[in-house]
Amino acid sequence: MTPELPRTVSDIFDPFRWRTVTGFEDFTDLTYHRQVERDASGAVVRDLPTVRIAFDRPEVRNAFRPGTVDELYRALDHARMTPDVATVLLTGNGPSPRDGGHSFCSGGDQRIRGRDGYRYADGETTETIDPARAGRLHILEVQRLIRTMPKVVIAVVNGWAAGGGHSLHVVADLTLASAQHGRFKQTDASVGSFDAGYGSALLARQIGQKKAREIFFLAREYSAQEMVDMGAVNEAVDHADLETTALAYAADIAAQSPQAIRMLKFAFNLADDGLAGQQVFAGEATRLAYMTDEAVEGKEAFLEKRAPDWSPFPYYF
Ligand code: S0N
Repeated sequence: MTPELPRTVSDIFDPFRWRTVTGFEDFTDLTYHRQVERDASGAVVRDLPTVRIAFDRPEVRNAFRPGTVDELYRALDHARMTPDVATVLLTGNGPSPRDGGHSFCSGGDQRIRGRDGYRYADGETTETIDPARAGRLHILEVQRLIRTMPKVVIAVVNGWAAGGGHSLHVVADLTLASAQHGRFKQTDASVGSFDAGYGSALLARQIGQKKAREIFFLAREYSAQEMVDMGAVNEAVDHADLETTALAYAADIAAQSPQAIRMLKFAFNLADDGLAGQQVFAGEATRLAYMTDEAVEGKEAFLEKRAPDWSPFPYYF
């Protein structure tokens, strides 16, 4: 019997490389796959250390509504807590069945944005909306999760990255883009929106103040190569090779020390994230310190109700 392969979700998705992650069958706006090795019959031999999380609303250029953001947070958090996952590929499915357009993500779904935020989300009304969800602009929580998760997140920009979708690529650790279909446009100000956090300020740290202000103030379109030239994108790749290249990046990341990767990620973030960045970096440092004989001595002295003996531990190495 031929093992079941996942359905094809994009023009560059190779079902042979992936399995659908179980436990997320209720997803409607996102797909979530784990990279696998299969034998010649197609049976899964083993899991590999990369996951693929993709917006699955290509008919609206992969715009996100509140339910999309809920699913994205759940998938990212699951990837965060899966010990043998090193890298997350964040991308968009497609192209659109309506017009063939390619998209990574076009930001917040403008059809359901209300005066109080995404108030009338997913068909809800004032009478039915859960007050805990009303008006929540919780894509910012997703941005913080990408920033603080101890894994490398690669934005694989297969088409339009616009508005809040542009900001997601900014906050990702690395960005790869389709040379033919990758297009970048910060439309926030065109629709009366503004990502005044990472989307703009971190972009300015990445490419400089003048270019970041140009991108936001003029809302012009940029190609993948123009973004590479600005330093906002790591590489523009032939569209057909985009996912293969992303997996090659992920394989290189998986060849490094996991601890070194997360300490480096948090070190890169530290200065820009202020005390919150220091807290994340310091949390990892404390976790490492707990593994030393010195910290064990402190804990055991407390439990044994005696004074700790610090004499074996030098003040200077
Ligand atoms: C992406 C663009 C440039 C693509 O243009 P193209 O190829 O000409 O396609 P269209 O014909 O325009 O689009 C095809 C169909 O898709 C629909 N559609 C596209 N984008 C959206 C969208 N964002 N929402 C709803 N529908 C969308 C089109 O309407 C069309 O459907 P039909 O044919 O039925 O009309 C172009 O599409 C474009 O400019 N899109 C809008 C981009 C945009 O302005 N996005 C919103 C920007 N703002 C945010 O994202 C803010 C949200 C956010 O991240 C945030 C940040 C900080 C704090 C809070 C938030 C938050 O709101 O959560």
